[in-house]
Amino acid sequence: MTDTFFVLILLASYVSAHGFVSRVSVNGQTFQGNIPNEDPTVKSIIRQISDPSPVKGATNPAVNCGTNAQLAAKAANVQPGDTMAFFWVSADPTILFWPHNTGPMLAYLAKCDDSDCTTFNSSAAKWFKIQEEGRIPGNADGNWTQNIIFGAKNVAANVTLPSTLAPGPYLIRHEIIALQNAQDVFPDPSNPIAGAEFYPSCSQIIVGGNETGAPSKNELVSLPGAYSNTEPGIHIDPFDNKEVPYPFPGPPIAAFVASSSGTPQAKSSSPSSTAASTKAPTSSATKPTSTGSCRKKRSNSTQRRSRTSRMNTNVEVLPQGPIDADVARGYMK
Ligand SMILES: *[C@@H]1O[C@H](CO)[C@@H](O)[C@H](O)[C@H]1NC(C)=O
Ligand SMILES: *[C@@H]1O[C@H](CO)[C@@H](O)[C@H](O)[C@H]1NC(C)=O
Ligand SMILES: *[C@@H]1O[C@H](CO)[C@@H](O)[C@H](O)[C@H]1NC(C)=O
Ligand SMILES: *[C@@H]1O[C@H](CO)[C@@H](O)[C@H](O)[C@H]1NC(C)=O
Ligand SMILES: [Cu+2]
Repeated sequence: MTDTFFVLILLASYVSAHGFVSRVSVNGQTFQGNIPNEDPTVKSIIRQISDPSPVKGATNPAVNCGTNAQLAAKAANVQPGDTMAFFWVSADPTILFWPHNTGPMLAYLAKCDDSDCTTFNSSAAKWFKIQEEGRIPGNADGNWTQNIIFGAKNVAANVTLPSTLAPGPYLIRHEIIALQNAQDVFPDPSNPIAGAEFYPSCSQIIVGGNETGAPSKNELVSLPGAYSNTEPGIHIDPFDNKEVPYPFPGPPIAAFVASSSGTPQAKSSSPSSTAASTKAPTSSATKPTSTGSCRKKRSNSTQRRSRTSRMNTNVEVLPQGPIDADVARGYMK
């Protein structure tokens, strides 16, 4: 009884927790973000959102860069081939870690129309995909790469910029799609938690070098626009499709990215164009626990599963090494 009560309290706090990108690191620099809906305390490269709750609905305008995303004051100087680390945290001050572990992580770029993205309105941006991560290849439990950042402090989601990326100002959009309730049809007024949860986050970068890699026009998409509520990677039972390659939503990774040398960008074997059935048969013997999901209860009766880059001289740079919890959360004033 007491245990049950505790679990309910814990899950209730997860419901309101959700999360956001608290900071981004690249080349030994850390760029602090701002807490959603609080007065900005640092000039950041990360576009501040007003609400850490998930964006619901594939055609919601907030799929673009998050709810009420604001222009950010700075841009990070990076180079082609750099790896950027995105630190997702819970919005609940008592829970530092990212609270979800089910669903893909994706990364997109869009060229800004100004010199440093600080005035670029992304609502009409044309995005191309540079990375997508689904389940950890070969993982016995079918765990997702997202599970690596779940429940762990200071473990980042990493995005490697294409090694042939042409220079210029870009928005980089890192996105987690939490699928723990994605088997239920969205929208459902009787079940507000039904459907995929979108967590997009946009940061401003200026890519240096003199490479020439760029997407072709037909690889550019709008967001929202590239996703639908009914496609197989969005309306999916993520616990019942372990053997099936995950059908990533959105466009395929831009061809010039795949031909870039260096580490593979896609860590899952599934081509984006392959649509797997959401009804794929499976053994239901090993259901993962619902650790870390935001759901509190299911509305239906089924009991299932429940290199070195130049720096802007005036960019906030935090010390490296183990990072204090408050700094990680973005509470350092
Ligand atoms: C971008 O343009 C849209 C549509 O006009 C507007 O709603 C939004 O507030 C603008 N965003 C920013 C950050 O100015
Ligand atoms: C899968 O994730 C769960 C929850 O984080 C963890 O306990 C388990 O060890 C993972 N399994 C594998 C094979 O990595
Ligand atoms: C990101 O890179 C760091 C450093 O190499 C690594 O510890 C971490 O596990 C990576 N994150 C993921 C999700 O693989
Ligand atoms: C290309 O850019 C790199 C890095 O900025 C620089 O070291 C190199 O000299 C440049 N090459 C040419 C041909 O401009
Ligand atoms: Cu959540």
